[in-house]
Amino acid sequence: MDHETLRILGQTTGVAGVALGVFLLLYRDLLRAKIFPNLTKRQGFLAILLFLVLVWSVAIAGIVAWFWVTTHPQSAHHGVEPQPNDPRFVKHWPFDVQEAKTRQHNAARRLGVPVSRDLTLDNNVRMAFMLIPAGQFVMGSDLDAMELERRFGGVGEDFESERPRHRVFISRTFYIGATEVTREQFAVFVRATGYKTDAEKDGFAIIWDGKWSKRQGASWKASGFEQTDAHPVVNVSWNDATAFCEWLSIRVGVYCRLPSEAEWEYACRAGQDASFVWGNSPDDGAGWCNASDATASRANPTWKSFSWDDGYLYTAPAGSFLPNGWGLYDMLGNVGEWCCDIYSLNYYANANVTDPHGPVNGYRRVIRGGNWYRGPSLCRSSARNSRAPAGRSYMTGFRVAFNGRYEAQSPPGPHGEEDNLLNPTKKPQPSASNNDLYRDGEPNQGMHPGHRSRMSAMASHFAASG
Ligand SMILES: [Ca+2]
Ligand SMILES: [Ca+2]
Repeated sequence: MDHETLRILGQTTGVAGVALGVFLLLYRDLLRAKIFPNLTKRQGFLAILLFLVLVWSVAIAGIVAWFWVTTHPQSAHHGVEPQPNDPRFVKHWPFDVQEAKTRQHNAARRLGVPVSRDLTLDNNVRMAFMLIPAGQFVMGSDLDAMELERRFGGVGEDFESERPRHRVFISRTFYIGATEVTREQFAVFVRATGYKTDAEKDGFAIIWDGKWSKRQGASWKASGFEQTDAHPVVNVSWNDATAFCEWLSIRVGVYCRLPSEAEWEYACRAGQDASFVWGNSPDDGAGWCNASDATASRANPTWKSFSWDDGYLYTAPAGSFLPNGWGLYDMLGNVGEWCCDIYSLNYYANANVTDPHGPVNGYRRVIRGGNWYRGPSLCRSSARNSRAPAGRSYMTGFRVAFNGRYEAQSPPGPHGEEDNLLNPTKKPQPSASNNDLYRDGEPNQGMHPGHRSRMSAMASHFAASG
């Protein structure tokens, strides 16, 4: 029955039932004499009373139905076949921290892998990763651009790319860095390879000193402010971050890469539907992240800042603040994080439901999570940013992700939606076909050509060295 029919039926039954009931009540003696002339007065009265109860029960049901229909307006989508990317398809979303941990541990048990694991970069330096279970979530902002501007500042049109909200299925369990890549970890890569970053090759990086400007001599080693080895590396481009991942892949024998933008948001949210990891109020974020805060406001009164004080004007040592439900630190704030995807303003309207991986064509690459310079407008779970692949600034770093691959000797997980995760201490088996290796880090066909060719080269390397 549709809304309108139910409303008319409820209204008619309710009004008519009440009227009939009142009539029965008022003329009960007359009716009893006319309808039940052979019954005693008491029996006739009970019969009328029974009838009255019946009529008013129907009337009350009608009124309840009428009220329900009036207070539950018909969905705008009513009668329209829901599309695959409709957020209404996402069941069991959002979920709380306990559920996040349960899912994480269940996935680890099913796959026979640890929830957290370290990759060894060299004798003294390791990198910690957390397991992120395959699953569905709602990607993007529930608030429109103007509402985001009203609540969190910034310029509304900058937020239009966060819509429409849509359903995303991350089909493969993956590991992602528990923290941003640190200077110490990046230094191992540079020592091992002699790699020169884009900033070093060109002789400058980009800083903000009232306006965006080139700072000659700035690089990951000379960030422009004081950093220890424990701080996240900055002034690295997408090219540099990708080169690091390629080196690490060969170093540890498992395909390491930047996370896709969808993986990043799924990992950041850890089941939370809110604007921030800690909830919807910017003021509740104390202790959760290093962003533009009271410390920053004191130094730069014009900055748009959170109300709390995190104690850091620039970067904080990686992992200094509270982790999200999946044990990930600094997803919001500290440094912005490169994702592997090409950026497109309109991508969400046409994104794949399963493992979206950015548009095939484009130039700028996605950066996520806001950074130490940013306030509530950009340190949000759905906020998107982008920069040219050679772009580098003292606000941007990255974190690493890796999947596994299908092992020839062991079948996929029992749920058919997750890979067995490769033990990173084990080299790929020579028996694995090149194709298997190729698909190792390839979530879908929407990957841009540059990344695909790099992966193909990586697959060849593993095949040759296996
Ligand atoms: Ca700060
Ligand atoms: Ca971050």
